[in-house]
Amino acid sequence: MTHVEKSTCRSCAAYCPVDVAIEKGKVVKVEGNHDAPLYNGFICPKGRALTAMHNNPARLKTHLKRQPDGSFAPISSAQLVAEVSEKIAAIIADRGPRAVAAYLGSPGLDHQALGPMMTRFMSAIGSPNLFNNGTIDQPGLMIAPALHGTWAGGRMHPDTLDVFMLFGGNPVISKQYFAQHPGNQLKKLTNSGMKLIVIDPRRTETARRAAVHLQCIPGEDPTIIAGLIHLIIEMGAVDQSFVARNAQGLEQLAAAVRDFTPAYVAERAGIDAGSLREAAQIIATARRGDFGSGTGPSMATRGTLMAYLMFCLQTLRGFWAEEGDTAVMPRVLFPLQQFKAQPNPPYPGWGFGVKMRVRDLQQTAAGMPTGALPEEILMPGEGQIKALFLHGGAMVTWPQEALVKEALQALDLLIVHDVELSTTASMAHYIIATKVSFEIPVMTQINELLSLFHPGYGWVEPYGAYQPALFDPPADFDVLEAWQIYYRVAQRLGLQLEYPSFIDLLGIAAKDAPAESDIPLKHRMDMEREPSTDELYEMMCEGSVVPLSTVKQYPSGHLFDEARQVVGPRDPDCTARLELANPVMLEELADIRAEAVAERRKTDADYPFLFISRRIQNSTNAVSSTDRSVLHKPYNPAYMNPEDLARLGLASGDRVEISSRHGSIIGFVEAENDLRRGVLSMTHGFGKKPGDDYDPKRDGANVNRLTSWTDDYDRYNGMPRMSAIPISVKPFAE
Ligand SMILES: Nc1nc2c(c(=O)[nH]1)N[C@H]1C(S)=C(S)[C@@H](COP(=O)(O)OP(=O)(O)OC[C@H]3O[C@@H](n4cnc5c(=O)[nH]c(N)nc54)[C@H](O)[C@@H]3O)O[C@H]1N2
Ligand SMILES: Nc1nc2c(c(=O)[nH]1)N[C@H]1C(S)=C(S)[C@@H](COP(=O)(O)OP(=O)(O)OC[C@H]3O[C@@H](n4cnc5c(=O)[nH]c(N)nc54)[C@H](O)[C@@H]3O)O[C@H]1N2
Ligand code: SF4
Ligand SMILES: [Mo]
Repeated sequence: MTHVEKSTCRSCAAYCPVDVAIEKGKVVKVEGNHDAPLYNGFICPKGRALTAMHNNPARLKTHLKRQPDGSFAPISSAQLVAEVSEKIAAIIADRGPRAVAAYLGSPGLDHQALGPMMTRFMSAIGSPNLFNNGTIDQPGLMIAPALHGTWAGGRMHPDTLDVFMLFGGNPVISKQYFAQHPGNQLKKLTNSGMKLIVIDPRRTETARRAAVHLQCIPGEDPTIIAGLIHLIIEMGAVDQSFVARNAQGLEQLAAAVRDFTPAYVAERAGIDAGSLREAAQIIATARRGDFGSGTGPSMATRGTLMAYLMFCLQTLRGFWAEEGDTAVMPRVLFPLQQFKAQPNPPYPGWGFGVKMRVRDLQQTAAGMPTGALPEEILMPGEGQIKALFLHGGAMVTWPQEALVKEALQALDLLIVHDVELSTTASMAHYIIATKVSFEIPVMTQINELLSLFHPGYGWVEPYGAYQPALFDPPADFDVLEAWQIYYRVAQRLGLQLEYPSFIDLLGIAAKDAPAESDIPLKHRMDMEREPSTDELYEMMCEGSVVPLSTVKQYPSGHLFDEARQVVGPRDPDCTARLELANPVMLEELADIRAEAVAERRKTDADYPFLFISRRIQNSTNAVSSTDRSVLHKPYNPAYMNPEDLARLGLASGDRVEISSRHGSIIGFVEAENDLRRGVLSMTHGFGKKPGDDYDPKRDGANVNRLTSWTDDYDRYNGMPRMSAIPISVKPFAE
């Protein structure tokens, strides 16, 4: 007999609701849940592939311990916890707590209790070295709000927009922005009059819906935004009353963009000046608008400046929610946030917290710089990192694979969580076998959390969902949930952990919560009796607008009207202002205007092409890198414009050697008409271990052999050049 249970796909942050058909305790089919609001039953191929992923024959059944000869042998949970505890204690005793580091990547989407527990564990041992993927992703979107200030009323509701402008993102594939069935949402919005402006070297699935598509040379986003600001000022389209009340620095900003004339910008960014003017015209005449950016421009260096200028342009047009507007992304599983039509002042983007020993990198508003981590492991001396808890696909997702390998090998203790023996897991001293999605309860809080840092995540409407774990792992498995190692090691070391409540972790409730609320601010975890994941979720949702117990009553998810908020009036005594002229940002902009473009871009006769990042529907980052067969397309083609291919005497399916100044990979090319000439576009997250033979058409290739941590890195957050990388492309002689 088959029965159907409700759950949620966690293979990307879209969190699509699914119907899971189960037969004899096994997943037999996964489909979209048509009863769920907002999604229209949508799922992508990775959602359907959950069936195969749950029945993955390569799945780790037990934890593994590296043996002296390099092979792996099973180890029980109890023994694992005992050995890891002993080693961590010894490292702390010998080298101090900073020697212990942790990295949290996308597996946090599956394991929601992981982030809070890891954070508590790291503070209990006294180590600041907690890194995450934010600093190799879009850190600028977290730092720019600090430099510009934020709008306490939030963004304008998508249904009310005249224009949405997107720099280097592709929601139809990535589901970053318009995450619930993005194709459908964009179609509806553009059909009902919203004009879409897309800036991307590729005519993406999203760009096809655009009123204006600026098919730019990669890495020129700050130039283009400066050009748009120039035009908006020149056209007299600055919302003067909004700016007068809410911002400062217009004159300096105007001076800084004066020389970014349409002719200059068009020439430099390889776009048509008329199209740039057309985009400016749409923005100038729109009454309501919103802007977003994705990974492309962030990775093409200067991501902070790009995001900063984007916020400035948004402020110049007054494109922030007005008093009386329906607030977007109201809290559901977090404590109440009051929306007000007023600015929150800027706050430090860097210059606080922890300084790294390498390259003057430091903690920023985007967290600790992952760009410093490999060197911090390799550099001897006080403060050297000796142990690392790793949740992610570092060997293929971190830049400069060779240095990552060297660093991981240099550790005294590398603990990698995984569901299979991936390229990254195979580097570890201990591999912790973890539960897979449907063995873990799921709730929507994590995306609400992400929306606090990135406007492209979460739900515009007050959506909430929770579903319980559907299965226990098979009886012969000995696996853990990702948070458990932190609790159990703390327990063995006699450490007291704090409660994983977000009220404390983010300090979000304290100022916004109604005065009468008596939310207790400090809690001690019970270190005798291990909580269940569900109990942890209760703790994490403490003080939420909608109690988790209420959300649990709706297995298909629900829009909670009681959570809806309206943007309130400005406080009479509000004097905060949004900053249009952050000196560091304007200085960087001046550098751009002064620099020799070719020198900066670094293309020349030897490296004539630009390599750019992109996502494909069939894979999320490093997920399932050893057994991608479940996803039908186990490789990452090297997409190029057919004219470029012809010029190089290549045809689709040919093997090529792709080289940057840092390394080479073998790829195979596929013609893509939609790509700008002179660029090659390829997805990360693929590839085998260095030294292993690979067939690009079977295994894919690791594009992070082309990157380097020290290539044009952001001077504060350390993010290196990961898109717009100069490369050569040559036929590969077998
Ligand atoms: N060149 C280049 N590099 C990039 C990017 C790029 O565009 N270009 N993108 C960057 C971005 S935006 C990000 S967010 C990072 C993401 O990179 P990471 O932060 O490393 O995260 P993932 O690759 O998503 O991590 C998934 C992997 O973690 C392991 N894993 C650990 N625990 C679990 C678990 O409990 N369950 C499962 N299923 N797997 C687990 C599995 O091996 C899985 O493949 O990559 C970055 N790297
Ligand atoms: N299917 C799928 N979905 C995912 C992921 C995945 O791996 N697969 N990863 C998830 C993660 S971790 C993230 S962070 C999000 C990312 O979400 P997005 O940022 O929307 O991801 P991409 O689809 O890579 O879009 C980046 C776009 O930038 C363009 N681009 C590259 N260089 C430049 C440049 O210099 N300037 C401009 N303007 N554009 C440029 C590329 O052509 C590409 O279309 O997606 C998430 N969703
Ligand atoms: S878009 Fe695909 S991978 Fe992402 S949550 Fe939905 S079904 Fe899963
Ligand atoms: Mo990401």
